[in-house]
Amino acid sequence: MGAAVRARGSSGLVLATLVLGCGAGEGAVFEGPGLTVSHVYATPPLAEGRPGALYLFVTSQGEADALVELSGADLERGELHVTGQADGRRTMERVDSLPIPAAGRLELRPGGAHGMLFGIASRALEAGRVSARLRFRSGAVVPVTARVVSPGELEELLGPAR
Ligand SMILES: [Cu+2]
Repeated sequence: MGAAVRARGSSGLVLATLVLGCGAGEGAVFEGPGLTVSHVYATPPLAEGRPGALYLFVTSQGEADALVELSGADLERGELHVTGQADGRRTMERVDSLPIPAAGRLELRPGGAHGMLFGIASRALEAGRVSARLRFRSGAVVPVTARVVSPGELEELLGPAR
């Protein structure tokens, strides 16, 4: 089962293939030019007015690239974050880009790099799916749909936080 979606590349419109399994989440693979995005999950805000988080894997089949922007119709705004340590406490820092090595993989996972989802639309949370848009340094734009999961479920899906 597959459906075609359009992704805008630096050289104009390119066609990306969106392959959906039985639902958004573990079965979903989103492809842009030279890139494959998989394992797309979101965790809901812990309290009202707080951000949720986005986790996913991006694999480059070719050249090095970088994830430079996170946005989406279901969001007020998205940010790219890395996790660090300061005085024995876990801290988060906003970054402009997250590098993807050539023929390698960027993993957004608990305890590491992640997306922050500010102002998630309540209808998206209720539906259990958050639509977002990833923009890469190469110019590729890949729309994704994250399945909303609990932190415990996320750990089962992606492995424990590092
Ligand atoms: Cu964060």
